[in-house]
Amino acid sequence: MNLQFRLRKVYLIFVAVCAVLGGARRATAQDTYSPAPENLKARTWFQDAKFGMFIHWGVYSVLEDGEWVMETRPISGADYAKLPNFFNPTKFDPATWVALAKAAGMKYITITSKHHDGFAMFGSKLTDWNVVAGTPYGRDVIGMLAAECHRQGIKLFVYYSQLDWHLTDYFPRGATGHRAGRPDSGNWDAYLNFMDGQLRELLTNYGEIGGVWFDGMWDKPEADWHLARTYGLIHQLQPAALVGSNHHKNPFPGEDFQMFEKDLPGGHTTGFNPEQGISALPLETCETMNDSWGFRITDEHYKSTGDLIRYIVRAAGRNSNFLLNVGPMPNGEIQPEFVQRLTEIGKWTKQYGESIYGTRGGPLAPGPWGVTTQRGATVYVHVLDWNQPVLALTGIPRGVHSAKLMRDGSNVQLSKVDGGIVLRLPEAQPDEVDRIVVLELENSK
Ligand code: FHN
Repeated sequence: MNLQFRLRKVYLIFVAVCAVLGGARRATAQDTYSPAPENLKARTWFQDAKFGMFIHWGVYSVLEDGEWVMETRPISGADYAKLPNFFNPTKFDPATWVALAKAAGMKYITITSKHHDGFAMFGSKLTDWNVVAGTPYGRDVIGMLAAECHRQGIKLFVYYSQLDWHLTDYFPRGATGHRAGRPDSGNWDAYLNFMDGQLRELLTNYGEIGGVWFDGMWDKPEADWHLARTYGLIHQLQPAALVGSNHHKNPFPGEDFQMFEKDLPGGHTTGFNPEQGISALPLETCETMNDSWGFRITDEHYKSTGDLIRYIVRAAGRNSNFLLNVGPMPNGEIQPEFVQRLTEIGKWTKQYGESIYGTRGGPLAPGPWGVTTQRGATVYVHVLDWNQPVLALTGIPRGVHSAKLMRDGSNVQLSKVDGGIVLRLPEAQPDEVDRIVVLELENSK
């Protein structure tokens, strides 16, 4: 055996031992996390809720070029530090935002409390790099929105970026943030303490928080993020708060829901991680209305209302929530193109929301024709892509005793065949985004 071969063998054994030990450590931590009863209840609520509003808003909005502008342009930390001086959203009215979300049929809001630029959109006592101390606006955006959410009875989740392009202590650096002009030294533990401190503020000062939506761990996937400590802190402060992380991996111990970005569960078009599987946790997929998360003035690549509704439906059919993004403008208003789409979605959810809210995906696997959702003995067949007059469905668990078209309650002709049913579909209406056939199943014996 030559030396190179022997070294390689030693290395592979080392990797294998690490993997076993790592796996064992994970398994132990997984075993020790048992979600509190209120957390389990919140998970059920979350799965029933189905539809939420994602909000990307920060000082980057001023430059009207998305939330990554510091990195993409690039802008040094010293120059970026001038940006908060221009953040004065005099038209920000949290009541209007919340009312818009509710009118669209959204049941919760997830807002960026801190994005990768590290700027806190809340009055953090741990740094002046925050909206209260650092902007002429001087008001606590998260606090204002939280108060309004509580008033209007909608849950508020906070997005928190673990990745930070501002703090020196975010060191060693990860894949991004190298052009901010920070010294090549820093104290990682101090950074993690700071992060936990800000999370403590968020979960202490703003009443009930639905959950924490982490992002950015992918920047340093190999680092020790002290997840058990951070997740434990959140659950200790608010046991019902749901923890999720957009690390593009399979869920880690202590997480309460699993998220997907710009892909339905099981889809891998974005290439974030082809190996990411679908866990048994509640699921959520997030998407933009054009191509941008943070406000980008030149982005006119809007999805149609119909496509957005079909996204909600396809997500629900895969047992997943849908979190639809808006990037408010620097003046605090949500742009008219988004308002229009949300209002139109609201008309649909008002009429057909019953086929989504409180349902679970299935019982049939999604097919080329569409998806199914179910609640008790009721199955909603969402015909999204089917030009044929008949649709054969196999695998319905019990006999079907009626089939009706949801839009007008008329009977849909149903034939029972060996192993399934055949529906004779009424023609789609020109503006119909989802032909829904409601099946009532026979009672289970
Ligand atoms: O880098 C972010 C991006 O700005 C945005 O916040 C999205 C939302 O899912 N997540 C990250 C990329 O994975």
